[in-house]
Amino acid sequence: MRGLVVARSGARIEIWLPEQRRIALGIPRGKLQKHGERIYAGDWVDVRIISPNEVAIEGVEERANLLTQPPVANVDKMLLVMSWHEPDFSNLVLDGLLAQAEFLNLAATIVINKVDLALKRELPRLERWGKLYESLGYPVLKASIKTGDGLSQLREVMRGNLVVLAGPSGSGKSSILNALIPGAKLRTGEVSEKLGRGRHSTTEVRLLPNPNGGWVVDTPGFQRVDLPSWVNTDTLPKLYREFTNYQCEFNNCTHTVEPGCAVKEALKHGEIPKERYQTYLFWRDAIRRVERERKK
Ligand SMILES: Nc1nc2c(ncn2[C@@H]2O[C@H](COP(=O)(O)OP(=O)(O)OP(=O)(O)O)[C@@H](O)[C@H]2O)c(=O)[nH]1
Ligand SMILES: [Mg+2]
Ligand SMILES: [Zn+2]
Repeated sequence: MRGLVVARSGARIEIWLPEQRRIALGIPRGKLQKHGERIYAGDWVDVRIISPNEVAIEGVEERANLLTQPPVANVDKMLLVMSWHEPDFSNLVLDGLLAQAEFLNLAATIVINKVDLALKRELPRLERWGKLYESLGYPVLKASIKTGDGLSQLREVMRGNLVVLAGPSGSGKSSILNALIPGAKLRTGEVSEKLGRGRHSTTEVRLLPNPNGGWVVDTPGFQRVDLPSWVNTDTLPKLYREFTNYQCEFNNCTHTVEPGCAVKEALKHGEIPKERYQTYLFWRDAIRRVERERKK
């Protein structure tokens, strides 16, 4: 029988059995452990019933992908939740998250939350950011838990998929899920209250059933993006998807000082947004600093 790992917390594994429409505890067979096979939330497993509420896990199906922070397998879509204020929208942080989604080859939808906090004079800027990312092919939703804006579109985006919500601490990920998933009861809180506390103590990863079909995963927010710890300078240009449409004179062009750089040419003509090129340079510098540190 097939089962879906819906929760993983230390040694405890909960498995959804679609045929029986119930959850059982999963016990990995010895041979799995011997081969060092890891089991993650989102994994499809082959199970055999061994007691009324326990199943033995005989094998793990091949994964389509594996997100590492938090560990979730077979993700269909990332929702990158950024708030307009509290904390302020940062295209630098967003581009870091988009690079991560590209690296993992995951579809990403951008959610700009807390639009109720946008001042009237800020609306054109908000609009411009939305257009910019849509022009790169990323869907953008504007949302507010306070006014209910965008919630029905969010429902559509999530329907039938395994969706992971990621974004800075306080951007409203848990609030969005509480609004969309009856009974989710995720902890939400004031931004200021949370800053600086050791909040990553819980290691449980859980898929919440979406009443419209599919599953959702809330993730703890972060205070900063640590792109430099897992991307190297050669990979970075491939993670800015609009750059990959251009063929530079050198195959390994870094789009900085090389002659015949088609990316810089496109930048000059406004085909590539300067905002994106700026964050590219920022991340490139940050990565180079880490690489230099490592060589020492
Ligand atoms: N004004 C306004 N406040 C919101 C909105 N969405 C969430 N909030 C508030 O923002 C604060 C943080 O929301 P959370 O849902 O806890 O944010 P989170 O992204 O889950 O944060 P972490 O769990 O730390 O990553 C809470 O006080 C929410 O009430 C919104 O659309 N508008
Ligand atoms: Mg949260
Ligand atoms: Zn180039």
